[in-house]
Amino acid sequence: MDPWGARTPYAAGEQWPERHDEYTTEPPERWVRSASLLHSNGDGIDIGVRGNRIVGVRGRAGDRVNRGRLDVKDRYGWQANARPDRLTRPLVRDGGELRECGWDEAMGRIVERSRQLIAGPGGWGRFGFYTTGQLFLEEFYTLGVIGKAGLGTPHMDGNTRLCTATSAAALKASFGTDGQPGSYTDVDHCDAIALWGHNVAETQTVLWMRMLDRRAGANPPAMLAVDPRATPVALEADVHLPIRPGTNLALMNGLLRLMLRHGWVDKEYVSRHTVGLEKLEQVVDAYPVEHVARICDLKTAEIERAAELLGTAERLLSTVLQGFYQSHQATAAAVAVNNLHLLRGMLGRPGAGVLQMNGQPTAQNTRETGADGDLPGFRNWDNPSHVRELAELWNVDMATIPHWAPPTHAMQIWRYAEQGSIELLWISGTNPAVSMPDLARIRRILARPELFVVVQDIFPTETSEFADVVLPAATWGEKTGAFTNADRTVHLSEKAVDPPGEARADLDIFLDYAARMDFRDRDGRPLIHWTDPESAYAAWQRCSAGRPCDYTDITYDKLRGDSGLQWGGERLYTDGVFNTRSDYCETYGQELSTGAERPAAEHHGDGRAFLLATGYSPAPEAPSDDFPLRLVTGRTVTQFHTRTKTGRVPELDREAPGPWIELHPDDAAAHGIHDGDPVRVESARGAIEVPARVCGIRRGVVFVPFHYAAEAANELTLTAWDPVSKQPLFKLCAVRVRGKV
Ligand SMILES: Nc1nc2c(c(=O)[nH]1)N[C@H]1C(S)=C(S)[C@@H](COP(=O)(O)OP(=O)(O)OC[C@H]3O[C@@H](n4cnc5c(=O)[nH]c(N)nc54)[C@H](O)[C@@H]3O)O[C@H]1N2
Ligand SMILES: Nc1nc2c(c(=O)[nH]1)N[C@H]1C(S)=C(S)[C@@H](COP(=O)(O)OP(=O)(O)OC[C@H]3O[C@@H](n4cnc5c(=O)[nH]c(N)nc54)[C@H](O)[C@@H]3O)O[C@H]1N2
Ligand SMILES: [Mo]
Repeated sequence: MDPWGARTPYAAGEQWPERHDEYTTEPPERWVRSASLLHSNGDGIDIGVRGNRIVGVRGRAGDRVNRGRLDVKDRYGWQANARPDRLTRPLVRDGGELRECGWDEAMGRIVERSRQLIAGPGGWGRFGFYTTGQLFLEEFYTLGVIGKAGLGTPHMDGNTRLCTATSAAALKASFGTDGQPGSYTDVDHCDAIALWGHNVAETQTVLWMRMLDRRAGANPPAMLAVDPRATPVALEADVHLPIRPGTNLALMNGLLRLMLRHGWVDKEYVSRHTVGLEKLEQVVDAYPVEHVARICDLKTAEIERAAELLGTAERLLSTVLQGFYQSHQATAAAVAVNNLHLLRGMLGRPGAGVLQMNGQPTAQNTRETGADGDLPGFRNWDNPSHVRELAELWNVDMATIPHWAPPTHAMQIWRYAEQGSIELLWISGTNPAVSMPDLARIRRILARPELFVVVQDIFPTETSEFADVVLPAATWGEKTGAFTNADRTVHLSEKAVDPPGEARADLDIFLDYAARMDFRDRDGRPLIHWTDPESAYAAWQRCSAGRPCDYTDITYDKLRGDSGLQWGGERLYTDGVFNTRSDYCETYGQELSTGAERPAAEHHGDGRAFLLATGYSPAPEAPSDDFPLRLVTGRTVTQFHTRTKTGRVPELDREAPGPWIELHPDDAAAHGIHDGDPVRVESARGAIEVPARVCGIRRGVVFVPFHYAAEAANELTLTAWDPVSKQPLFKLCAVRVRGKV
């Protein structure tokens, strides 16, 4: 299977040519507007419909994101919607067994338990919500209001904590608020692309097509890849740094030092638009290239070549993803990429941009609307006037809205559930029994009899097996809503067909809960006064007004045009004025090495960006005699996450039906392992058995894809997270391997 298709080369400054991708199993009677769902690229897609069935998809040629192209998972993945094992009725647990029931009974149980908890000691503190980056904007906003103004609990987060919490944290730290500075059109203009821990070829295939098309045209951009594996991106790049896992920050500090030493600095930009240069210079001065080469196990010449590529580019585009976000010192390393762009004045003009990428299709909305615990509209929990704005908008007491401490992050929510202070855990659109680190622990928590577990999903999953109530959801193609991609492009996805059986849109489930709980505002009116996607969207538009992610002008009507629309315009910060003003910013900042929150009094933001730096420290779980290898985990092009969709579609499943382990030939030989042999992989927490793939990975490093529930990579991973973003370290644990005797 060729996931990238035919090249349509183009030169710098030209518009990316259209390509008309389409896949149908029967001729559609009509096409319904939507966008891609199995990654964060936000490709404009039409759903082909016949009767009440989805029969195919096509890329929308007029869309700014994909210009007609389809990702391979989108091409086939829709077929999962119609699989016969969809959840079609609610389930409740009786006498240890799950049995089917009606909505009244299922919701009744949740409401009864909720009321008991509210009346008892602990109140709102007993509730935890663990949601996703895959529902729609309207659903997240509604859930956020239920949590913050209905129940008043700070214990709400998304699996976005596992995914792009570091993107948000790095953007807030450098620029004042979340929100992507760059644009995909920067690919059309740049003369260099740096991919920091981002296997874009396999994870945002359409964005990669755009990069490859520039590389195939006149004046192609140079390319740098930083990844311990020989990924398709690394093979294409002009410079590949096969970095030792967990040492990104040391590399970044070394590269920043080289920018300063060589004078690859836009002095005017730095002095007008940034603060913190002196401290940055002090920190990075301790990273001469020989020192960095030792820490990262790279050659000095390679690092110098990378620095030259970065330092001499006139239009530099960077993308950052999980090789940074899920590794050691995640936020500090991602912030260092922002520093690089600030030093070089590489922001806010065509071709000069940073994409602190997202992963899930709607992760941006989880963060914007507050379903990740943050206050909606990128408001600052520590700024009383931001909290007051929300109290007025929702017409509730300021004291109801949790703002006495930062919101509870997902890893802490799970810890509270483990310790017993959280007694109701409502899981929507995520499958933690496969995707969380250290699965033996997660199963223990989910199995605690005191914990009331609600699972809202479209299929039975490894997680729903532990549920007390299972709620069957409608999904993409069966419900209407908006969502926003990694470069701030908003799309509308409209209902194409009816959901199976009694399955309901997630929005309707949350609205039903709010109605049954009878949440009221200060004047006794219903707190949640919207009733459908469009009225929910209108409520969100009001909430976002005046904030960086202002949706006021992006109406459903306008979203029905040819292309998705970006909030904030094509690029942010075109005038070099950042969102750091103390009365406007989303955070007063955190200390980069410890995560300690800075008090308001110490924040002096005035529209200039912050250059923030800290030193490298070794990662927590270093290889030892017992566990001598470093395990990194990640993705493969045809599978999505825990495979509830891609595993049910033959065209995708057969491409990668089971897990494997990638080993360097020397490591394989040292253990007497040949390609295809079964390998037992053990960490301090668990063990799996998977076949070997001997290939181009760093010596001493092994890779296992995390998609598979059986022999899951997360049996091995550890519970540890970045101190600033609280994102878990999925890409770093010590293991040993054994060939079968
Ligand atoms: N096919 C497919 N596409 C997807 C998804 C999917 O499941 N399948 N999921 C979507 C989601 S939610 C996300 S978050 C994105 C993730 O997209 P990516 O971040 O591109 O994917 P990963 O494979 O998790 O990790 C990227 C790379 O990080 C490298 N890496 C590991 N450790 C280090 C390190 O210490 N330093 C550096 N520099 N690199 C390191 C790995 O070798 C890996 O190649 O993909 C999205 N797109
Ligand atoms: N070891 C390791 N672990 C990782 C990662 C890694 O790189 N390595 N990556 C992490 C990252 S970046 C991510 S994003 C997570 C992903 O991890 P998860 O979010 O747990 O994975 P998914 O399989 O996407 O789970 C989504 C669930 O939502 C259901 N669903 C789909 N559509 C709908 C809908 O419309 N409504 C509802 N209610 N449910 C729906 C699906 O059936 C599925 O069960 O995994 C993380 N875990
Ligand atoms: Mo993700």
